[in-house]
Amino acid sequence: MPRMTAARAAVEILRREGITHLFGLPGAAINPFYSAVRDQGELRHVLARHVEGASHMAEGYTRARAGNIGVCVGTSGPAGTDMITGLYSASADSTPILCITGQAPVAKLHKEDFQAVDISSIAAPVAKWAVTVMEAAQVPGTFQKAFQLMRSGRPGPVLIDLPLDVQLTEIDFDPELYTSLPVATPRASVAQAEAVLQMLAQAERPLIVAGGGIVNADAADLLVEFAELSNVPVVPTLMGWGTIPDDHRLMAGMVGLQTSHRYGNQTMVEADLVIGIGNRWANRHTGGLETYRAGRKFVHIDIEPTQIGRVFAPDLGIVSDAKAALEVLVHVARQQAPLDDRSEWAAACRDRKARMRRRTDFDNVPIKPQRVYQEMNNAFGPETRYVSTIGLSQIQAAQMLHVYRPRHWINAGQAGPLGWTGPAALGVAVADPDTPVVALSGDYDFQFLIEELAVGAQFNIPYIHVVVNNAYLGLIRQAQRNFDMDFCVQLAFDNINTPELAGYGVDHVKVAEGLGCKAVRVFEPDGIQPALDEAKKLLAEYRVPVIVEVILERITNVAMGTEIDKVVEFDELTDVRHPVPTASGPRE
Ligand SMILES: Cc1ncc(C[n+]2csc(CCOP(=O)(O)OP(=O)(O)O)c2C)c(N)n1
Ligand SMILES: [Mg+2]
Repeated sequence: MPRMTAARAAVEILRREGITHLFGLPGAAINPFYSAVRDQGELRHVLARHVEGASHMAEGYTRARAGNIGVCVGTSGPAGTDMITGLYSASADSTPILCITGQAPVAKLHKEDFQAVDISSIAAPVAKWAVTVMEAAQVPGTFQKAFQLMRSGRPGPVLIDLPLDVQLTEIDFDPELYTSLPVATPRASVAQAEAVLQMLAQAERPLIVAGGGIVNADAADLLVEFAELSNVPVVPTLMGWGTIPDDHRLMAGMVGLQTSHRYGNQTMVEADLVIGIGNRWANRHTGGLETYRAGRKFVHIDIEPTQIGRVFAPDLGIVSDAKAALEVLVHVARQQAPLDDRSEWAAACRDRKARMRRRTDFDNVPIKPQRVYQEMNNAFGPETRYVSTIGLSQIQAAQMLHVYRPRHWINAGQAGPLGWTGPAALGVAVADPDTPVVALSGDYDFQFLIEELAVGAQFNIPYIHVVVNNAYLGLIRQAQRNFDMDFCVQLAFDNINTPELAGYGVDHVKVAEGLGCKAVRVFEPDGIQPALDEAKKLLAEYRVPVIVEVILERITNVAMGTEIDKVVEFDELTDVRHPVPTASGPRE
């Protein structure tokens, strides 16, 4: 039996589980693992500038492709605590990432040793499993089980904490004999699918709510097939956006308090049956449950049994992987074909989509943010992968951008940690270097973890980062209107080095250039398209992140509300058919 350090065994297992990249940074307590990575020689390492950045890179890497698992690595103590935010956002968004930390030697764990912190206890609430491995011989089994857990049921992150002496201990391990453990997938039965179709037959105005579980199950094609077979309109959630193309005749818009369409909310209000697949009835999707549920029946299909009934009791709950459920739904729908004619309802949803729009073609100076999303729709094709986190920027982008494919809107949906966008975009670009990646940040989101731009410059990880600068914590400023205040949310100051910024504070262009990236700044709406074109050229020439900073008007209130039928609009609407230059019409 080959003998090797437990750290080397861990590296061998990573390779056999399909891992090709690590995102991390070394420290004394994880050096044995790094030594094994160097000796083994096949894993590519991306050196983050902040360990939280490494954790979000791992998330982006996972989310770019079905089957990917991002791995982030750090030393003991503060490295692990820095990655807690990544574990939280990964678990909140059902994203498997593996977080590996170094630890003080086993015998020192109770002695307040240097940088010894009980990271597995700290991580436990935000991981599917968090474990400090106390016996070197358990290292292979721990990694084997970690991969099984990350892939089983509702996917999520795992933390493995490796004491220094455990990493260094030699064990008997033969990588050639290693096998992955089987992953159990719950599957809807034919009887369950027949029950759904029976409810469908009794409904007049049904909808499918398509959640991120469909993305995780890689089942977008099946979703579209089922929607087309049954002629039922689809409302993607923010996590499921892209599972049906925006211009598909059955894409009925998004529903919610913020990241939603006027037509999507109106369609939900009129529906009498909602079939949720791989979704979690997020509160910013549902708003008040009384409004959301009034007068309609619900089916909830989810892979995690305890998700059924968590937010409200559905009329029918089915525990199933989204792909397995859609397979059997398609099968039963084909057997029962032709299904009832739903063309009138589907046409009514399409009509709302054509009419109930928000205006984007403003030409104000300073620029209104709506215009930015119009220009982005014109500049970036359906192959673009968008990455964003939180803020007015993200909310309005979700209202106005167009997404046509699964995994092309990659967003920290539940946790929304500021700073996620940049490192996540780097992870996405590492996972899929051949597809254009466009990140979108507000100025504050951009300033968090801004140092990770240097990672993109050092390792030539090109992506375009659109920064919409209102010199405000815009979303919080808008929320503070309820308190009649504008307090501690202003990012504006006179930058003594850059007077042309006229009080907008941080010179993002200089910072980005200082970190080895390229950057352009725009003050006028007609400058946006040329700037995006210039960014594409710079990206092709230099293969580094390229920042496009758009100086916005400082105060824009963005459509949102507390109930899906009470979203407050602040800017002009266009209740006419063809006025919006980038309206995504139904695809015939
Ligand atoms: C770590 C963290 N702290 C605080 C918040 C709350 N928060 C949400 S959006 C936001 C302001 C974002 O400002 P910016 O990125 O400039 O976007 P804008 O809303 O101005 O478009 C804040 C502070 C958060 N999401 N994450
Ligand atoms: Mg801002």
